Amino acid sequence: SAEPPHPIQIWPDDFAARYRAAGHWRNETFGAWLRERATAHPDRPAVIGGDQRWTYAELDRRAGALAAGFLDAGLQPGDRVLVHLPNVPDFIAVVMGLFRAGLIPVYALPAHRITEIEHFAQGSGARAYVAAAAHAGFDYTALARELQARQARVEHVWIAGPTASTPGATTAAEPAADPFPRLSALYAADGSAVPASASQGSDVAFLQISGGSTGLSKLIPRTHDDYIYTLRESARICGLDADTVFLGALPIAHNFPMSSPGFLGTLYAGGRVVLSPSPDPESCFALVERERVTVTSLVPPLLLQWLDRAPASGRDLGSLRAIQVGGAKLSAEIARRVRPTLGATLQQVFGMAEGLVNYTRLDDPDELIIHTQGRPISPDDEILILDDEGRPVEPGQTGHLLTRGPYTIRAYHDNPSANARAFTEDGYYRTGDVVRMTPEGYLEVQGRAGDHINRAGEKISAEEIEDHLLSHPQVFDAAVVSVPDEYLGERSCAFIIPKGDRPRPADLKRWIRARGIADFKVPDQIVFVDAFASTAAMKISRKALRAQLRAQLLEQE
Ligand code: J2J
Repeated sequence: SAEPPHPIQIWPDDFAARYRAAGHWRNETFGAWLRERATAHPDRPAVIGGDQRWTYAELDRRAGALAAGFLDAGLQPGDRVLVHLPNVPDFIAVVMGLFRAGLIPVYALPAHRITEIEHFAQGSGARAYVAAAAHAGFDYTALARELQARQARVEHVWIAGPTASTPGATTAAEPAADPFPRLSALYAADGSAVPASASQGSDVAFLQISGGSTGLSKLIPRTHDDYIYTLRESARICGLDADTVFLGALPIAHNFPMSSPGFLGTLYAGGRVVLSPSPDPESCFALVERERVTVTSLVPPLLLQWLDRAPASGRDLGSLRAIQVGGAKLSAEIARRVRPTLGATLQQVFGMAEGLVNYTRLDDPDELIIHTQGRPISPDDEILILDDEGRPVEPGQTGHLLTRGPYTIRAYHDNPSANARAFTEDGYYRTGDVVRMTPEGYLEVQGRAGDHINRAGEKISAEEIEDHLLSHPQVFDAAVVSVPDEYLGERSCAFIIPKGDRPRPADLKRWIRARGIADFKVPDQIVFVDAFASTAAMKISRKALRAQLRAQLLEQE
């Protein structure tokens, strides 16, 4: 075909040369380092989940087999493959297999549904889709059929067997109700002839999904060089080594549990990864006790649950050394409870799939650990804090965070209009976050400029949900805003001006869900109004309107 084999990632030559000279980019690749680890310590445990326990040699063998299987099926290096899997060992084998073959994973969250998956398929030009048969009561094979009906380009579908969390489940072929080939069949392929890596460090390794501050999620191209740099440094900053046991509690398709340092950083450091099929504290505590977990990553609402339920759980959580919390702002009151309750050091993590990641360091004074969201990974992370006019604020003042550096993207995949908004001419990424910097150089997140809702760490675009609401026949206009929520951090509230008869909120929610979007995007609250504040509403920006409605709601509460 006339298309380039894969999306092209461009850092200007002088920057790339600088990052290489500094030793950040070392031309390492995922396929090659996995092979190195598997050769150096083949029998060490690598991945544990359900009834599976894989050593490094086993993970490497499976990655090779999948690489061979994907290529034998006709996929070609550079092709994009949608990965839609929960926290099961197959997830890790699949992405490692894709890396090895030079195929490009596109990560979707288990909560995503057909509308989002189709959007990712379309945007990435994906030729294949890999999903679980079912997870948390949802049938992904039905989604796969729908996807192929809508996007003929998605020629290949592979279905991962019954999730290994089902007691007594095996990976042997089950009688299949759907026509799709099983992933388990690919594991039988002989991958020994597949090179350890088909890629170079500068190649795009995968497409990650953005939180989508405006409009729909965008695709984030990350290279082997830039991502492996964050793994290496994150592992060092978080003190990971061969004794590390990382628990994947959040969905590991998220950038945080994937890479900060996450399951990839843990494998990079030679540690072991334990996967929990569900983030609920009881499942996680049982795994912490059984596998002697040393570190995990949580979002604030999940941390709250851990803090509330740990004391009476009857589980031995004494192996935990660090609890990382990120994705949304953690309050100081909750931060303070971590060490006394869980006996582990809190590490705040403020990161983004586009790049920049900040950590509090494990040996920082409590003051910084409790009150700040950390400082950047790299000495070459450039930070700007600007006022509304784009001028640098005085030291210690609050402003808009912009950044560029050795692992922050310069552009989204194939999206000129988003790129024009999100990046400055000299290559800084506008994070949309409002921050201040402490005298120690640590960042405190104060809020955000964009109009997304950060619901327990899941980002929801107000615009995206408004568009879904607006297509309902009884909705004349809609504005979606974030409202502070004691437990979720923020929840979503949809203000609706009805057209004719007022729809019932439950019907509206059901209807939104039926549009085929992730459940976390369904508005938590619906408020009907006759009109938006003033006649001027039509003239003011959506952003101002949302601010006005949010203020109105908070006043009433
Ligand atoms: C306040 N807001 C935060 C924090 C992220 C590590 C950790 C998190 C993410 C992530 C990630 C926050 N306090 N501690 O990718 O590698 C909000 C900010 C940010 C947005 C990015 C990682 N940590 N946030 O959450 O791409 O608004 O990445 O810009 O999902 O989450 O969201 P996302």
